[in-house]
Amino acid sequence: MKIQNASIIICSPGRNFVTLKIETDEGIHGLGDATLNGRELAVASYLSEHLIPCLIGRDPFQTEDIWQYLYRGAYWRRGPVTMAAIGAVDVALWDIKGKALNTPVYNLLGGKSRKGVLVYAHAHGATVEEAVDDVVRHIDLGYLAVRAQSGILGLESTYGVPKGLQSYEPAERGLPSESRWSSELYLRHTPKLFQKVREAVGENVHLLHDCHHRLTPIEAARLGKELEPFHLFWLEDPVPAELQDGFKLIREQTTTPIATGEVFNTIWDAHDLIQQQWIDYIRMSIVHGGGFTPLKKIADFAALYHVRTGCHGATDLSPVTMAAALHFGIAIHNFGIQEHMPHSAETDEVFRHQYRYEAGYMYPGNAPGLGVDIDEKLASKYPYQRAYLPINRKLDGTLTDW
Ligand code: KDG
Ligand code: MG
Repeated sequence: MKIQNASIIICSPGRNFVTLKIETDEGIHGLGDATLNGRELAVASYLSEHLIPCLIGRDPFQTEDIWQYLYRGAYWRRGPVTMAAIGAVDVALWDIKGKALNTPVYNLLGGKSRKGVLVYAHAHGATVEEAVDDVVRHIDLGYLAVRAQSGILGLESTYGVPKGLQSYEPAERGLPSESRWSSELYLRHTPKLFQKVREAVGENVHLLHDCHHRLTPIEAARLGKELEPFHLFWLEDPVPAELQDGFKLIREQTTTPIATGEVFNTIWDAHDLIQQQWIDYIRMSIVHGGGFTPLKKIADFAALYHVRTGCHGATDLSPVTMAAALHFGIAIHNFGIQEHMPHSAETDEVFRHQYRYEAGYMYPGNAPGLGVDIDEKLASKYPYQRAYLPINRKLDGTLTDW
């Protein structure tokens, strides 16, 4: 079998997605997600200008060699644009491999290690009371794990909380909006939020929280300590993670489990975090981490250090990545949890998929390959629209991490 053609489909059914479709001379095609929120066209151009020409004529079964060819062969390695493009190619090739062998991708990754993939939902509210109600609503929907975020008194908006009544979607059309931030207000507020949530839901549900890279290590250590009585499943992205040993200080001060990695692209972003056991969950996504080929190796490396996976699964990762994460999560031994932020109805119509949610778990389905396809005609009705994530400033105007 040979790769005969590869094309890129850019569409915006509610939000932007970049999808790679690789076709073979045997009539089998595979899909890969190449979406990088706010930088979509850079990945599309990396694929069309630099990767696709090198793929034509190759054997799609050679996933390891093709991955090395694209990663090492470029000389210029790593970075989100490069790795999302390589990730899209790798995932599309595994999809083709599964279809050609008439088996779901999870069987190529080791087979099923569990009955389903434990997922966590997103709950939020403008106030603590609204956030508590939303956690309870998700538990009523059967979720066994819920992430809680709430608005903070004194701040107009914050990460994870929608501005109006629509579902939460951080990327906004047009140029980047600006939000204001105060770590002081956040640190005072968040333990009170979890006190109320725990009081309302009891101990039998997993609670999670995303700091979204906004604290310093000593601030994060304080938050981790103050959240200990509420037994979080994890505290996510407490600090910006360029400095891996920033996590050492947090780890030495608190038993609240730590998750990070949604913005990582290779093992070299997480090597020390894992080997030093400074984190409990590694959150790299299949797409931004460069595909199944490296993610499987990273998971196996993490397993040696008691680190489990918790792949990023926000709505800016397309249903192709969601399917990939579910095949991966059901197969690998050191799976921890999977993020589940449901896509809009328009997105689900464009990307028809076999995966489904039931009673706190998701299931990848048994279709050969990934079990996702794209309706290209429908996709063409939703043209790309420039959109950006917000930027964030402290109350005095200093630019800070969003
Ligand atoms: O594109 C950015 C989002 O994917 C990110 O803000 C979502 O932090 C996130 C999460 O945990 O889902
Ligand atoms: Mg996050």
